[in-house]
Amino acid sequence: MKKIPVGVIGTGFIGPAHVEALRRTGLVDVVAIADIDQEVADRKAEQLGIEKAYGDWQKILADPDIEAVHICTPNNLHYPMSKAALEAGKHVVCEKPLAMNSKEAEDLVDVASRTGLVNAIHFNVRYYPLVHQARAMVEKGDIGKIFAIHGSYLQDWLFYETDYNWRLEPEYSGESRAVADIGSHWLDLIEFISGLRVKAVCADFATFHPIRKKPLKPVETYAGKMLSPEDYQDVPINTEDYATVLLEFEGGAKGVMTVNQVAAGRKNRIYFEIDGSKKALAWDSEKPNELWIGRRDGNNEVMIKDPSLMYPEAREIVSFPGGHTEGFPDTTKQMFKQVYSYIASGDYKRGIAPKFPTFKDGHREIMMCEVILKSARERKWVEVK
Ligand code: SOE
Repeated sequence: MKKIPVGVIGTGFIGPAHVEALRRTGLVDVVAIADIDQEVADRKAEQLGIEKAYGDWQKILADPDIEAVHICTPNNLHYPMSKAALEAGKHVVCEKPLAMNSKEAEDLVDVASRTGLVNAIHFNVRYYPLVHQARAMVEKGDIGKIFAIHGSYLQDWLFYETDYNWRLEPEYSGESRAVADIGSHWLDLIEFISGLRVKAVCADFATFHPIRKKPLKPVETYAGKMLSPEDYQDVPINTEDYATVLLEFEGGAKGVMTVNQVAAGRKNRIYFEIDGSKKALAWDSEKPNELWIGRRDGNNEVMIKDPSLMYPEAREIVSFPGGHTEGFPDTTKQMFKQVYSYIASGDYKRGIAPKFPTFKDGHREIMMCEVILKSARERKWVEVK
């Protein structure tokens, strides 16, 4: 089978993660990588064994060999790049958040639908095997009616006032930080598993470091922890380190999400509990191969990821037998396998709905972030349209 030629724009933390996952699908050839700096593009292309290195992202779009483009840049570029790539006739996989605001995101949904090209948003957390298992359990009625959903997404890579990254600057990142960056994953995950939609929110934000010390040289996401920069400049911070959001779901279920990017010791931990009328479920991304099942009568269980014990809908995204741990890099691989099988099969031309998250999901998350921001600013409950 002919492999699909792909180009990746962006060489920071997530671009190379896309490259590695793409290769593990066996369905594509990563033929080009782009960065705004030609030297960086050359270095990364050499490190990753990629044939073409472009110092200008437009060259990826002009390259007739390339059929699909991955956008792994700071958030402010997601919209113009996705739009230009679709208009150049390329399928697009974009990092989240899809755009800087819901107007841009809505436009992307329209352009994608007009061009008929495949579009995906990298909500990889859905692709942990036991997340799919939890969804199948909810769908089959194993846990009963959902009463409440609560949990958190905690990180510590911005813990110190000296931790710095483009995500702290609204012109690159957008008006919301913790909610847009990690809350969007949590909300997408919860709606995916529960099948319930958030109806209204009431949010409370905090910025624990209102002034941060910006290093006088660029620092990649997560890489700041390994540096001890001599020279800093004080900069005011206008986006949230922390948020607590009360949630009301359609059908009456209640919920609460906490996100915090200054939570010492929590490296990158998504956690949820779903309390149902028959059972409860709990899962922690730092122990992704264990799903806790809570019961009132009888013993609680911990289900270990093992395809032979899982529902077929979840087994489909498992590559290794029980006892062989699957984690973060595998989620991206599983999502990309779905995206590129969908492209290769031509299903998108036949109007068959994709299983993976698309720009419509990206648009929904941005809309929710905007509602959460409004609620925090006005200190009141706000309905999600
Ligand atoms: C940075 O906070 C970040 O890289 C997010 O942008 C990702 O989506 C998440 O995977 C981990 O943390």
